[in-house]
Amino acid sequence: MSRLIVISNRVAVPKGGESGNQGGLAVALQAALREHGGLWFGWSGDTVESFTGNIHRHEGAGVTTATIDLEEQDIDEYYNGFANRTLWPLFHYRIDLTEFERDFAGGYARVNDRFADTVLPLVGEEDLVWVHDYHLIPLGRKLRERGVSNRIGFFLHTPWPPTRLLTALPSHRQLVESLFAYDVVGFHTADWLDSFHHYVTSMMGGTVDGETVTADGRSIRAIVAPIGIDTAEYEAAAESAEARFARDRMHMSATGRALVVGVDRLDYSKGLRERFLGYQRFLANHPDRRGLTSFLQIAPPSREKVDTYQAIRTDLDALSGSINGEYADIDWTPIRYVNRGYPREELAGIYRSARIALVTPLRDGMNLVAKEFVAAQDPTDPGVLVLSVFAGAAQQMTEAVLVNPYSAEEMADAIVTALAMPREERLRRWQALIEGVRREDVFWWCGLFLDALEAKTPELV
Ligand code: GDG
Repeated sequence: MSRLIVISNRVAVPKGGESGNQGGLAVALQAALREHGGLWFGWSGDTVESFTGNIHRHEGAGVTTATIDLEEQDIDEYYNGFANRTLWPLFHYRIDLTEFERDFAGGYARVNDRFADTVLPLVGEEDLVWVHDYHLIPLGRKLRERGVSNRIGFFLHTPWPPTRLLTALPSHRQLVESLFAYDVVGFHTADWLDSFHHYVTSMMGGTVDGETVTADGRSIRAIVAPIGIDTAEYEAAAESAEARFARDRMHMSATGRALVVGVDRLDYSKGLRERFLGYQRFLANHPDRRGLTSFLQIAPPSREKVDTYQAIRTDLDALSGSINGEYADIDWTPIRYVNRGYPREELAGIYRSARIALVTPLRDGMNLVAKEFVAAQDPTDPGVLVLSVFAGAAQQMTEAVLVNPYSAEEMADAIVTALAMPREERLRRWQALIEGVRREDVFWWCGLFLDALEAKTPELV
């Protein structure tokens, strides 16, 4: 079996035992690394005065990680710049928030070069290389330029934007061309893959034949591989003592009220403002139901160095405050809005305590919270998932109550529908959802991608 080299912006260093308290992606990649051998390479999270290319190796729980430090300027231009001020908003259809700075593009190219230079000596002849996400799109090409002829795959965790949006990026052609250095390129959904096909056929004169996409004399395999969660582990987490404790805390804090919950990184793509407005509309339209629900939004801050993320925080502080000011009573707070994270077990308990989850991003590659909520439910009395049609997850999770998050009315109606939903219907929907979440878990996803990567390359044309 070939060794595996996983490359991503950040690396999850295994903590002690099997899974520690890590996300499903980290757990699945570590499992694949244990099986194949190899290593996980990326940025350490630390900065240095001047780039050295020194590699910090770490061995633990059967997994080797190798990390490098970057310069402050790299982080400004590559991470906070091109990745999170240019590509992230553009890939989430937010051209209004997209910043086009030449320095960012320069920093992006420089850091991808630095990744390529430092990982190069670590790549053995037969190794499979798996590059992750929008931070590192050009890396495959940079490795090819350095003579790497191994099989290299790329997986995009975000949406792939429509051609008409993508072409606003001055270097769009170069960015897409660099994907043709990979053997396999994976997307979460058929929608994102369709947009990619559209660009290739309309802008590059390329062709699509099944999974084979050809342009500029090079064929790659472009596949749909929807990511899942570590479902068995999540179901167990929801039964843990910590989960039970969190569930009891939730119930005690809202006796007799139906709990509504949202859990998201504080990010404009997650549709928090629209969700708050939808809940406000629900309160406005249904005076009889005020006081009978309690909405908890957990939103740990992220990317705080990027201005838009500071702005969204200020905006949501004001909006939650004004909704509470308008509707709260002496013994009832309509929205509890919490800017901190909780350990996974506690989160699983919070999910289980809830009658409704609002997972309503404006645009999301997949969205794992939707799957975690389903996995955490009590199989005899499950809650209802209200899911945005614009989350990649909606393409698999069709038994959720699907909503258009831009419509406050639809969101308000969905809350009413979910609150009134008879147990039988909740059970039926949940049964269908959990079967999918169990079947297509994160290990299935990892296997799907690696099988494609290990398979023979479509003939070069
Ligand atoms: C990107 C794509 C795609 C959140 N708060 C807490 C906490 N979380 C965890 C959730 C979940 C994860 O963070 C968030 O995953 P998402 O999928 O919702 O979103 P992104 O971070 O934007 O991830 C996305 C994903 O990559 C995978 O491909 O699905 O579309 O944007 O696991 O539970 N975890 C803990 N405490 C918190 O307070 N422990």
